Amino acid sequence: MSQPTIESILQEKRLFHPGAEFSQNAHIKSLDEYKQLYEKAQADPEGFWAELAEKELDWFEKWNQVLDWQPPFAKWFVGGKINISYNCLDRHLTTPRRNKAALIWEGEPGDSRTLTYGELHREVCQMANVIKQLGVKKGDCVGIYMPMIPEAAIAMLACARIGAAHTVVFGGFSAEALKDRLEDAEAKLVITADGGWRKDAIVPLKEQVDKALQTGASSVDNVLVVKRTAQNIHMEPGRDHWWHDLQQGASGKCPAEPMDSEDMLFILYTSGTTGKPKGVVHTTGGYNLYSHVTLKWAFDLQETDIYWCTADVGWITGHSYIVYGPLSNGATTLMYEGVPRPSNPGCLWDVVEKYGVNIFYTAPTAIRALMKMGEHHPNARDLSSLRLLGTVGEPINPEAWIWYHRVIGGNRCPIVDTWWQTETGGFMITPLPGATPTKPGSATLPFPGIIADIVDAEGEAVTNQSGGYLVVKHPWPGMMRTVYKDPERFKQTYWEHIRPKNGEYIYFAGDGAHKDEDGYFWVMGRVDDVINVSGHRLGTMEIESALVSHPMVAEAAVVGKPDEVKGEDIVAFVTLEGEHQPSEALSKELKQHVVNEIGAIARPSEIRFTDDLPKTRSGKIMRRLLRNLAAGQEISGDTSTLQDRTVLEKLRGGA
Ligand code: 6R9
Repeated sequence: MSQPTIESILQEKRLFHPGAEFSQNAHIKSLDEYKQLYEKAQADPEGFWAELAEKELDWFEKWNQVLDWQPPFAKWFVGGKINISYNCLDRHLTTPRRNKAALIWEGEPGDSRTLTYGELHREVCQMANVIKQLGVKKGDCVGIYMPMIPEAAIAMLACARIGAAHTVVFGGFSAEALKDRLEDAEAKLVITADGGWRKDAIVPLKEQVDKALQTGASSVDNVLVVKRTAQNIHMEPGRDHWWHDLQQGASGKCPAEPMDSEDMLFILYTSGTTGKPKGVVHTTGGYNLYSHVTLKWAFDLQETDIYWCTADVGWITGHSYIVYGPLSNGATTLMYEGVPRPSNPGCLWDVVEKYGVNIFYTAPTAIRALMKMGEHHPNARDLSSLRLLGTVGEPINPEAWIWYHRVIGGNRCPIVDTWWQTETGGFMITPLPGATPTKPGSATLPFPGIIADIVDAEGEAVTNQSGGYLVVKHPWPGMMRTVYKDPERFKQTYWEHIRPKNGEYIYFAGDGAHKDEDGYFWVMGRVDDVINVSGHRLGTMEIESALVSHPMVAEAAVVGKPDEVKGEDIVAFVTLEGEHQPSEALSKELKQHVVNEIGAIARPSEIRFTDDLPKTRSGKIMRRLLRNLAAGQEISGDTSTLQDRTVLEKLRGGA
C-alpha cells in the first residue's frame, strides 16, 4: 500500500446535469456517447486520432505513420504535409464562410473592427509577403510582442503561412523578459506595435523593444511596427518599419507553404519556479488537430456561434483558443483589448451584449474579481445570448463556480472547467457539455484519447479517493515535443519525476489531484505548493475554497511556513469583499470557518489581510512568493512573470 501523496479534505456534492435541449443539439449528446468515444480511443488511440485528422483537417499530403513514439519523444502524422494557416483560412474561402466574420475585435477605447474570412486571409497574405521581404525564411523564428489587436493574430498566421516559427511574448512582460526570450529563440524579426491600451493608459511596447534590442538579442535584424496608440516613438532607420507603409503594395496572395507535420509551429515560454523560462515547442499537424477537436467538442462549437475567450494571445489559451482552434473550425472569434477597469467595470458585459456572445471563456481569477465588483454590473446587461461558459487557469473555487453559473449563466449555461497546460496544447480534462454532468470545482473527465490517472511516486494508481500526482499515460497529438534546444530538460522536467517499475514513461504535469467515486478529477493545485502539516500533505485549493466560501472573503491564498513541531503552519493571505474591514475578530472567525468546513487539521495559524495577491500575467496566484514572505525570507526565483510588482511591496510593508 502506498502512502497518499496529498490528502483530500473538502467534499463538494452538488451535481448539475446538461439541459435536455442542449444535449440534443450538441456534438456529443450523452454520457454514453462520451464513454463510447473514450473507449474507442483507449482501445486504438492511433486509429482514433487518424480518423479525426482525416475528417477535420485538410492535408497537402497524407502521413505514412500516425505515431512515432520514442519515449518521451513523439511524432504525429509522420510524413504528412499540412499548413495551419491554410486550415484556418484558405479552406473556408470556397464555402459560405468566405463572408462570415472570422475575427471581431473590440478595442479598449471603444473602436472596433470585423474581418471576414476573406479579409483576414488577405491581410495575413500581405503580412506574410512583408515578412518574407524583410528576410524571414522558412525555419526562422519571429518574435511577436503585441497588444490585443487583430494584427497579433494576423502576425501569428502570417508566420505559420510561410513556415516561420513564432514566439509570442506577452505584451505586459518587461524589456528584460522580452530580450531573454528573443535571444533563446534566436528571433530574426520582431513584430510589435507602438503601444497598446491597458486600463486607460498606453503600454509603450515599442519602447520596450528598443530597450531589449539595445541590451541584447543581436539576432534581430528588423522590427515591424503596427500603429495602434499613435504616440511619438523612435524608429531606427534601416531596422524599424511601419506595417502600414509596407502593407501598401504588398500582394494579398501568398501561397501557404506545405509544412511537414512535425515542423515547429511555435515556441511559447513558460516559467517554472526556478531557473530560466522553458521554451515549450509545439509542432504543426498534431497541434492543429488537437486544438481544433478539443474546442469543437468541449465548447460544442456551432456554425453561428459568437465565441469569446478573454485570454491574451501571449498565453497558450490565446494561441489555441483565440486564434488556431476557432479559426480552424471556421468559427467567429472575438478579441477584446480591454479589461474591467474603474472607468468601466462592466465592460465585459457590454461586449457580450453588443455582439450577442454565445460562448464565453475566462479564468477563475477574473471571475473572483467580477464577484468582488458586484452583480449589479452583469445584472444591468442583457446576457441572454450566452449558452456556454468556460474556465481555465487555476482550480475554480466552488463558490466562484456557483456565482458564474447563476449570475453570468442565468442558471442555464453549462460550466466547462478545462484543465490543461501550455505543455499539453489543448484541453485534457474537461466536461463535454451535452454529455457530462458537472460538479463545481471539478474539471470532470478526460477528453477522449487522453489516458489520465492519479498515481503515487512509483507510478502506481492511487485507487482510494486520496490524492496523488496527475499524470498522462499515452502520447496525444497536442503534446509539447521538447524544450527548445534542451531535450534533456524536457525529459527531466516532465518524464522523470515518476518512474514506474516497468520503466514506462508517463507525463507528469506538476499538479496534484484526486478522483472521486464517479471517476471525476479534482485538481488540488501544484504539488510544489502542497503544505505539510504534522505529516498530512494538504493541497492549497481546498483550504482556499473553504476561505472563499465565507461571505466576506473575495480571494485567498494559503502557504506553508516552517514550524519546528508541525513541519509547517498554514498561513492564509486573504482579500475581502467590498467594504469589509480586517479585524482580529474576523481573523478568528475565518480560522473557525475553515475548521467548520474541512476540519481542525486545515486551521490556518495566521490570517494576513491584503488588498491584492501576487499573480502571474495570466492570473495565477504565485504562492512561492507568499511562501517567502510568510517565512520572512527574501523573495527568490524568477519574478519576471509577476503582474504587478507593487503588490509585493505592499505585502512586505503590511506584513
Ligand atoms: C492553460 C493554462 C497550467 C497550470 C496547470 C494547473 C493550472 C489550468 C486549470 C488548472 C485547475 C483548471 N490550471 N487550468 N488547475 N483547474 N481548469 O493555464 O496553461 O499557463 O501553462 O498553466 O494551470 O496548475 O498545471 P498554463
